[in-house]
Parts: sequence; C-alpha cells; structure tokens
Amino acid sequence: MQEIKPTNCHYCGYCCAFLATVEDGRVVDLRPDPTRYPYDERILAGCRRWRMNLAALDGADRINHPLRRVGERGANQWERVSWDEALDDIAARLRDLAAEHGPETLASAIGGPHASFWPLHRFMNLFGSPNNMGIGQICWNPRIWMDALTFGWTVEADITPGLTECLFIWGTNPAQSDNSAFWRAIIQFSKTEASLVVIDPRRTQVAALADIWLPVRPGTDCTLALAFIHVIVEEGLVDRAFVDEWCHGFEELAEHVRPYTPARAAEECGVSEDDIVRAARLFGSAQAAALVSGRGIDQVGVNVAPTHRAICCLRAITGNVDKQGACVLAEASDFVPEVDMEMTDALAAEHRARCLNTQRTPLQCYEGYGKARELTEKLGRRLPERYLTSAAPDLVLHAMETGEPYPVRALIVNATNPLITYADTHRVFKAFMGLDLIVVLDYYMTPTASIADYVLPIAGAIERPIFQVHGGVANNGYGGPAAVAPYYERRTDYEVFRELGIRLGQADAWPQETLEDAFAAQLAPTGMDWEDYCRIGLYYQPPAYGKHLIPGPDGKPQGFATTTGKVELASEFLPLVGGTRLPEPGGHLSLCSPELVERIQAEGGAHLRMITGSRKQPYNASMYFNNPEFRAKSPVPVVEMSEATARRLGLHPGDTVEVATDQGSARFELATARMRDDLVNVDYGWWHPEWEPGAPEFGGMWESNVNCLTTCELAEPMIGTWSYNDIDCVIKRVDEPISWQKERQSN
Ligand SMILES: Nc1nc2c(c(=O)[nH]1)N[C@H]1C(S)=C(S)[C@@H](COP(=O)(O)OP(=O)(O)OC[C@H]3O[C@@H](n4cnc5c(=O)[nH]c(N)nc54)[C@H](O)[C@@H]3O)O[C@H]1N2
Ligand SMILES: Nc1nc2c(c(=O)[nH]1)N[C@H]1C(S)=C(S)[C@@H](COP(=O)(O)OP(=O)(O)OC[C@H]3O[C@@H](n4cnc5c(=O)[nH]c(N)nc54)[C@H](O)[C@@H]3O)O[C@H]1N2
Ligand code: SF4
Ligand SMILES: [Mo]
Repeated sequence: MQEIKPTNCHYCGYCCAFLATVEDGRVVDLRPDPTRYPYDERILAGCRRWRMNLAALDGADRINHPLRRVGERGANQWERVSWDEALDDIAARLRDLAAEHGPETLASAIGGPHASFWPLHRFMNLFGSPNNMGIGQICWNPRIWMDALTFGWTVEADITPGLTECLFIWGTNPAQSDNSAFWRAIIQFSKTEASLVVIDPRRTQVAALADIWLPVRPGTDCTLALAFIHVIVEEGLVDRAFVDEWCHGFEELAEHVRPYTPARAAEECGVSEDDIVRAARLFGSAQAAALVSGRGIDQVGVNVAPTHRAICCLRAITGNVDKQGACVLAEASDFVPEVDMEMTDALAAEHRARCLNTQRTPLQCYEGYGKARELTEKLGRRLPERYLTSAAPDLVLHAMETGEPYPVRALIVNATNPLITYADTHRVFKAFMGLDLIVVLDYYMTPTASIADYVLPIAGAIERPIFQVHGGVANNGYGGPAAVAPYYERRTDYEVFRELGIRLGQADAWPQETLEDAFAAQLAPTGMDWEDYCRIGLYYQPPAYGKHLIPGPDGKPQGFATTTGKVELASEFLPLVGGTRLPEPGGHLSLCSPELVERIQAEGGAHLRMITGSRKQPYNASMYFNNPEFRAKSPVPVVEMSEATARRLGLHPGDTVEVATDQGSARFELATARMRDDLVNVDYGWWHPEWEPGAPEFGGMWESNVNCLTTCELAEPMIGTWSYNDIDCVIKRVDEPISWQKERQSN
C-alpha cells in the first residue's frame, strides 16, 4: 500500500517541504510540496541537491549498524555490534575515564548546523563536561557576541522592498552559500532603484550585481568600516536624534575615527578612495540601510571582534537599528529556547570553572557568558550557552597532546568531519590518534570516522523530524515530520544521547522517548501542537520594530539591554573581558617562515596572501563528494587567482600547484577568476569518499586538504577566533598531476 507523507529536505538549512510516497516503510518517490513552507519553484529549479535524498536514504555507502573498531586505530577494520553492546561499553568507558580524570576528560566536537546541537549539549552538561569544541569561534559567534554586547541582543538584517534604500553585503556570497530565499531576495533587490554595495576581495555573483564593489584586502575590513564612519561623521550624515537619545560614547567614537580617512583606508584596504566615500554616503543618507555579513569577516583571527564592532557602530550612528528596512533586534522565542533545551543551568559551577577556555578567552567561556547574561536578562532573554562557550580547539588539542591542564582522553564527534574541516589537520590527526576513546555519529565512513572506536549510524532527513530554529535567537522554527522510521538500525542523535545519558544516570533529564516528542515539548509553550506544526511546516511570529521604545515597568522606554541601557558605541563591557572600548584594527597572520619563502622563491614559486573555503555549489564543506553527478561536474579542487597575478607568476589555468605554509602543504589545479591581485582563494573540504577511508590514505585527505595549511592557535584575545582568511602562503607549480586530474582524464 502506498501513502503520501509530508517531510523535508535537509541538504541545506532551508529545509524545503516535500511529499514522500511511502511503500512498506520505504520512500519510493519524493516531490516538492507546494502546500507547506518552505516552497519556492525557483529555488528548487536552481537546487542541485534535493534529488540526492532518495538515493542517499539507502545509499550503499551509508552506515546502517553500530560499528566497533577491531584493528589498530585507523586501520578501518570493524565488527558489527548491537546498539546495547555499543552503548553499554561506551557508557562504561566514559564512567571509568571520568572516575580517573574527572568528567572534563570528555570533549565533544561539532560542525555546521546540520542537526540540532542541544541533544549533545544536554548530554555533556549532565555528564559534567564543559568542553565542546567546534566552529563557534569562526562561525556565527563573533557576530552574535558583538551585536549582543553593543545592542543588548542580536540583530538580523531586515531587507524590505521599498523601504531599504541601501544594502551592504559584507564578506558573504549567498549565490553559493545559500542559494535559496535570501539569494533570490538579493537578485530582486538589485533590480530596484536602491543601491547595493558588496565588500569582498572576489568579484562574486553578488558583487557582479552591485552598484559598488569594494575588493577589499582580506582582514582590513575594520579599517574600512572606520573610514565609512569617518565620512559619515565628517559629512554630517549622522542620525543625530537616534545618537543623542540612544547611543553611548558618540564623541569618543568620532574622535577615534578621525585618523581613519578615506585616503588612509584606500591605501590599507587596497580599494578606491572615491568608492569608499560613495559607499559611505549611500549608507549614511539612506532612509533605511541594511547590512548582511558572513564568514569573510568571521574568520579573520584578531580582526574579528573589532570588525564586527565597527559595523555595529556604523549601523547605530546612522540610526539603522531596531528599525524596519534596516535591522530588527531578533525576537526571543515563544518556544523553549536553545539554552533550556541544552540544560546548561545543570552544569555545576565546579565544572564550568574547569572549562579549558577559562582565563584564556575571557568572553568565550562560562564567566564571559554569565556577565553577558546579566545584561540580556534585563530584557528577559538568554543566548544559547554551550555554543557561545565552545572550547577553543587549540586548548582542547593541547590537553590531548600534553595532559595539561588536565588530560582530555575521550571525544564524541557529532555531525562534523574535523580531519578535513578543523584547522591544522596534521595536529588534529596526531592528537586524536592518541586518545583512549573516540565515538563518531555520522551517516558515512569519513576520514574522522575511520579513526574512531565506535561509529554510530545516524538517521538523516526524511527519517527524522525537523524543527529548525535559528540557534534560539529568533521566534520562528520550521520543518516537519519524518516520512518513515529510520532505515536499518539508524537512530536520531537525540536517541543516541538519551540512551547514553540514561546509562549514566541522566534518566530524569530525558523524559521524551523520541526526538519528535522532544520537539513537541519544545513547541508546546507557543500553543501550537506538533500536528498543526507538521501540517503548516512553520511556527512564525512577525518581527516587531522599535523594541527599545516599548515602555518598561517604570513607564519609560525599556532601551537596550547593555550596561548603559543604550547602544554602546564605546563599550563599557568589553574592557571587562580583555577588549577595548572602541574598535581597533589588529595585524595579519603569517604562517610562512622566511626560510620557507626563500626556498620556494628559489624554486620559482611566490609568496602571496590567501583566503580559504569560499563556498561553492554543489558541495558543502566535506560533504557530497560521494555524489557521482557532482563529481563529474566539479571534478577538481582549485586555487584561484586573478589573471594578472597568474601572468606575473608565469602560471596558467590547468597547472597543478602546490600551496604551503609552515604547517603543511596541499595540491590543487590553478584557475583564474575575477578577484583582487596578489591573492589566492583555495578550495576546502576535498577528499575521496570512494577511496579506502582508513590508513594510510584516509580517503585521500592529505592531498588537497587546505586545512593541512591552517592553524587554530588562539588569535583574537576575547573569543579565540583563528583565521581561515587573511593568511599568507607560498605557491609553486608542480609537474605531477593530482589524483583528481588523473581521474578526470580517465573518465
Ligand atoms: N579552511 C577552512 N576551514 C573551514 C572553513 C573555511 O571556510 N575554510 N569553514 C568552517 C566552517 S564555517 C564550518 S561551519 C565548518 C564545517 O565543518 P563540518 O561541519 O565538519 O563540515 P561538513 O563537511 O559539513 O561535516 C558534516 C559531517 O556531518 C555529517 N552529518 C550531516 N548531517 C548530520 C546529522 O544530522 N547528524 C550527524 N551525526 N552527522 C551528520 C556529514 O556526513 C559530514 O560527515 O568548517 C570550518 N572549516
Ligand atoms: N555550497 C556551500 N554552502 C554553504 C557551505 C558550504 O560549505 N558549501 N557552508 C555553510 C556554512 S558552514 C557557512 S558558515 C556559510 C557561510 O556563508 P558565507 O559567509 O556566505 O560564505 P562564502 O560564500 O564563502 O562567502 C564569504 C565571502 O567572503 C569573502 N572574503 C574572504 N575573506 C574576506 C575578508 O577578509 N573580507 C571580506 N570582506 N570578505 C572576505 C570571500 O571571497 C567570500 O566570497 O555557508 C553555508 N553554506
Ligand atoms: S538542498 Fe536546500 S534548497 Fe535544495 S531542496 Fe534541499 S533544503 Fe531546499
Ligand atoms: Mo559555518
């Protein structure tokens, strides 16, 4: 018998609505569902991923049963075990390790938002470990922190046709990274009278639509933002009413930006002085100006906090805060927020204090979060806690390597592939290889899974319900039910952490047996029940503007949840956590010793600046390389540079090149692209899922893995952000083609 069931794709965060035709518990057909949110024909037409769902559900390379390592770590020899055997043994080993070293000996690793983070976080909180590492410091957190500390809460761009007169797209390329509603909105926007300014060293698709493209030198964005502020102040474009009433420290800021003239910024940022002035005027004179930023300015090490702070100031002095068409102060959620789902309040003070970040990154740690919470709670809100306290990989790896300040001996890896996506692959590999216990939850035998003790088979889209929320800082959630029960022995990660938790004395914290019940409980406070939600696919409350004007208990406007109750141009908070009152640009990372540079130059190579990981469809980080169609269309990892730079270096498109730093090297094919000169843009994520996953090749991860070149050493002092952009490298031609080029030839 056939049934039609609603469900959702989850190959990107947009979670499009689908209808599955189900026969005997198996999905036999999948098509878009125009009756539920989100549905958009143009998005589906432009999406190359959604048709993967059906094949992936029962793909030959999926992990379907719990696997236990039998050979040496990394030898890729496994035995199939039952869930009970696996979970009993993992729980017993974790209990023993915690008894010997304390619960903080267990660390966890997360990656991009592929699944809800809170089940893992809840498990870790109740286990008593404060150390979850991952991507927080370089993805999302810096912006969230600086917005929250400047405005009292996070802000989201509010692009409103007819109202938004100017839009800045800063270090983000939604054409490749999002490719859904947001990218469509920008295309529409670019067709209107309103002005679009793009700040990106590469001439991306969105830059090609812009009225002004500023091909900024990587890592100099703070200086650029300060120059915009300079022009706006000098030319009297400041929103005086908003600044006088609602901003703290304007005179200090005005004084601070005086030296940041457009001429100086033109020189430092490598863009035209005239364009800087024009862009500043557009932002400063618009009735409403919006701004969206991305990883281009999130992953710039020491410059991350000052850049975001300068952007906050730019928004504020032009009155573009908490205003329609500019940006909204994000809504607190009616449903149970992330911070309560993860149960971080259950993490005892003694365990918080043992977090490896304590005293090292004074904002990105439990103490820093606690100080910020005192502010956000003034208006009844709390940010997600585990994510914003995520442990710095540098410190976690150090504890694995040296046992200092205490030994980290066990690791749970959930929805991430650190051997490809974390900085400094050689170091990560060595540190993980020395551990006592590694448990990986994944769909596939990734390089990281191949060095685990246990690989646990996880249920993915279609097999699990989805309630996609924005890290708990917005009042909407979307998705829908699973169409089928998980195939084979796969389980949702919720069930895995629950079962493990129950074995470790956490039964009270896991009252709901299934993820669906847990989502239903999360949704309950909204008054919407799970069935209604599944029918519509959306819980949504429209944003409110002018929240700072809402009367507080004393009848006066409630203002902003900061130390001063105003937008803090000069921060009263940041000096408490090792920061500065005003944004000050920092230096640039060098990973190439003079000896390396000299040697490569002697061999005919060159020393250049580098950015890494610029998003490209159809892949996502280390994912989807197992899709033969994708591989046929995008068969080779590339390094891009401008035509002029290639000519100067005597390189040609199609050449094989080796890129290196003191950390290591990797090989790519050279391509030319429109971007600023003397810079390379290096692909990330590449490996061969079809090769042997274990030793010695580990799925080919040593060949074209840009993270063999990067480092996660702490750079930014408050948060600990490291750099994936704004690094230096050396590059030279090599004669031997890389495996990808050989494959392309043989196909
Ligand atoms: N050099 C460089 N490095 C970078 C970046 C860069 O730009 N340059 N970007 C960084 C950024 S912003 C990020 S977010 C990270 C991304 O890094 P990762 O998140 O590590 O990258 P992915 O390849 O997306 O890894 C996801 C893994 O999780 C599995 N998976 C997917 N969904 C689920 C699920 O629901 N449950 C479970 N258990 N597993 C699942 C997939 O099969 C895959 O193996 O990379 C970072 N690293
Ligand atoms: N196809 C695909 N989509 C993805 C992902 C993926 O791996 N693949 N990953 C997902 C994840 S985890 C994330 S975090 C998002 C990220 O989404 P985005 O932030 O949109 O990432 P990108 O598309 O790489 O855009 C970043 C841009 O910043 C530019 N840039 C680099 N350095 C600098 C700099 O110093 N200053 C400025 N101004 N610009 C700079 C790059 O040239 C690039 O165009 O994408 C998500 N979507
Ligand atoms: S990959 Fe994203 S845009 Fe494409 S169908 Fe899936 S959820 Fe929608
Ligand atoms: Mo990310």
